[in-house]
Amino acid sequence: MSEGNKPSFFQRLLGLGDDKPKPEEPTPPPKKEPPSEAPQRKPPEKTPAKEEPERERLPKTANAKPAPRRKPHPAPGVSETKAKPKTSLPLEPKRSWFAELRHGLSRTSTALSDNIASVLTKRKLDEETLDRLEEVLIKADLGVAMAARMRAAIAKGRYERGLTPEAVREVLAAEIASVLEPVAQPFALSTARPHVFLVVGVNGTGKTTSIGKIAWHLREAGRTCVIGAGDTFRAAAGEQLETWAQRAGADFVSSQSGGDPAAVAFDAVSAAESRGRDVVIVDTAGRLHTQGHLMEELRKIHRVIAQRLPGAPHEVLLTIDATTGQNGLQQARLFTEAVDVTGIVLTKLDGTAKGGIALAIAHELRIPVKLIGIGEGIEDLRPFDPGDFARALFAAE
Ligand SMILES: Nc1nc2c(ncn2[C@@H]2O[C@H](COP(=O)(O)OP(=O)(O)O)[C@@H](O)[C@H]2O)c(=O)[nH]1
Ligand SMILES: [Mg+2]
Repeated sequence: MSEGNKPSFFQRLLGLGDDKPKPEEPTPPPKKEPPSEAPQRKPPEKTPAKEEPERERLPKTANAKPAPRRKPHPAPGVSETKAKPKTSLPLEPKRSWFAELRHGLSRTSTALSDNIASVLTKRKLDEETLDRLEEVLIKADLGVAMAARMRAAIAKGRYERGLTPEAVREVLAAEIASVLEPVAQPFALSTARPHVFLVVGVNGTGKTTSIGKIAWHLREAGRTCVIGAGDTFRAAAGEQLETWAQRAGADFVSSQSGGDPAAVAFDAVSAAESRGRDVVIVDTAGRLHTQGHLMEELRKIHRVIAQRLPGAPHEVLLTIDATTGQNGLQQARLFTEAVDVTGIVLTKLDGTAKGGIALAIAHELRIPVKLIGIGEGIEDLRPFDPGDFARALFAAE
């Protein structure tokens, strides 16, 4: 895959690829927001609806960096991020997107390739070989149902040029793409302004990191973000998120420890509206899908956002740690029951040989995997593309 000077993946996915860089919006001094702990307090007056500016055109290259922001004027509750020079970002030359994806998925794909090769010791595809291939797929966490489907595809495959690992991988790649395509939905922003993301998931699955990455990529694509620190539970959570916000050049709406996350979400939307930001991303505390009261809290955050901005949140992203394999599937199931999850961010695909969980989620829950995390760096987030994913997982070099 040649990459040349294409628009970034996010620009492409957001349907943007024009050549005018988005002008930096002036940063008004943050208005004083009331403290955030009152759970159901009355909405502060909405800023009069500004006329929506025409959607700005975005730069063609991923590297067109917006001008640095003005220095922040810290105010309690709502703060602007400090204008960090972008030189703090990794500057190594970029590998092509596909090479990065392959690299990120290499543990899964290497394990699969090796195991497929070791199973194919016979010239003919007999039941025993099929059984062993199915086992290999289950081990990669494709899930039992998917593995059975793959087994059937392998059994039906044509192997005119011999039963080789390459031939089997080709059959698998095609089958996987066909499973993923029907549930593939690109990561995209609605026309709503601000477009609000609510990010939910189990503790440690990568919510905060992914938010930083999303904000950074959106910023690279010329969009402005406000990040709301809805994880009011862990003391260090706010600081961690603020650091990400700074790196991503996003505004940061803080919370008080133990404060009401719904109020933070409310404030973040208000801040984005009054400053004319494009996107709001609301972090939440990690919770176990088994903790009923915390799931109820999620519903409340969702409700409060919807009251503040009808139609919002426009997307509820659930982070799933790919290294947890099939456990992630159960998490996804239960989170979906609590809130209307619209997309999955599958994180830590680089650290696992269980990348097949993406397939299990798509196949069984029919929730689109929208983004994948393939490293800890700020750039290590990619839109999910079924064809690329299947090829990276199975195709030969
Ligand atoms: N290797 C790798 N690590 C990740 C990825 N996403 C998150 N992490 C790491 O996972 C840990 C937990 O992430 P965090 O964002 O704090 O999770 P949260 O509790 O859900 O907010 C951190 O050490 C992150 O660096 C990823 O895609 N790849
Ligand atoms: Mg977090």
